[in-house]
Amino acid sequence: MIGDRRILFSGMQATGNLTLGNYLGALKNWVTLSDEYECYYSVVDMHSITIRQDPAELRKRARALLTLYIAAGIDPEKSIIYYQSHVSAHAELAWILNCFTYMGELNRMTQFKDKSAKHADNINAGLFTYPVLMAADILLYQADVVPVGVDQMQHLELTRDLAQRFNALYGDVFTVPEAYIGKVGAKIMSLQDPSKKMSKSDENPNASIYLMDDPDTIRRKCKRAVTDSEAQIRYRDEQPGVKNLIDIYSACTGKTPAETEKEFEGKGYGEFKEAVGEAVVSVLSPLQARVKELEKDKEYIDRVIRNNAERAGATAVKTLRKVQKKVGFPERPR
Ligand code: ATP
Ligand code: LTN
Repeated sequence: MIGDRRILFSGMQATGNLTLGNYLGALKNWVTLSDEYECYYSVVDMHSITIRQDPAELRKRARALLTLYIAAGIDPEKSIIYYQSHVSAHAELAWILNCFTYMGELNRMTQFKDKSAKHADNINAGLFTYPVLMAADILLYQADVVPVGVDQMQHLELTRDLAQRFNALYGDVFTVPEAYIGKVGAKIMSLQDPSKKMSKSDENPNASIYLMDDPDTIRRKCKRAVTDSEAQIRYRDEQPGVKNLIDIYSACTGKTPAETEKEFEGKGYGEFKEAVGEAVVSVLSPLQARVKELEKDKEYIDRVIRNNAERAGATAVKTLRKVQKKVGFPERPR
């Protein structure tokens, strides 16, 4: 708690180009939540190097992601937007928590299994302890809530277990965080295979709408989206392609799926897909314009990076010092 406001922490990796799924499922909710909570939104660049990265590319993407947070409407004067690598307490707490995490717990993590299958030539220790660094991110700021996708629930459970384990040994040190799963746009599916989620690492570029796609590309991708031969615009599981387009349209226009169904009753897929394309363009075009505007103001972004890393660091170090004392590290002479 800060004053009467609860604390929220979340982060995103700067790997790949962000998709409409990332925006509707995460970023858009972050903006809304920032009115209600004391928010920390991190660009988790330390997590990114668990997979081999091109250094110049990583730096560029990290900055683009931080800029996007601001462009999406998160106010860096209120919320804290920062690079994880600029606050060294993350690494320090992660080390300590590593010593309280069992191999068996990490062995069960499905993301580790998936990622090591995908990158069989680089199954490094960082990939294995990735969830411990994530726990450190969250616990450093005594976060009450953590908005994440369902795929991250297992990591959040581990975070809670670690917090409780530590508290049981040393007294109340950490707040035990809760997951926050958004309702709107919770899972946007691939436009080419609606049984898969829309993902920034999809090999088929037509499967995902990227946040920086130009209007014609967006319209074309929507037009080519896989549907079915039912010829009716209904929100039901039997029509996953159509259902997904209804979700996208509803999330972009603020309408409910039922209202969208009604709006397009008796209309054809062609007309509907065009409307979906326009709805996406009307959300992404202003976002892209704000990104371009912000990119011009290098000093402003630099200032945000510097100030917010300081603000985050000041909070993080308080928790870290408490933890260091609890585990028995020598005091620092003043
Ligand atoms: P990758 O494809 O590389 O696994 P990703 O696109 O799934 O990446 P993450 O970095 O894992 O992206 O997720 C960032 C945030 O975006 C998370 O909160 C996640 O739940 C959300 N998110 C990702 N894809 C979708 C989607 N298709 N629909 C809704 N939310 C999504
Ligand atoms: N693992 C998350 C990103 C992430 C995160 C966090 C999310 C790293 N640290 C702390 C919430 C809280 C992902 O891949 N989406």
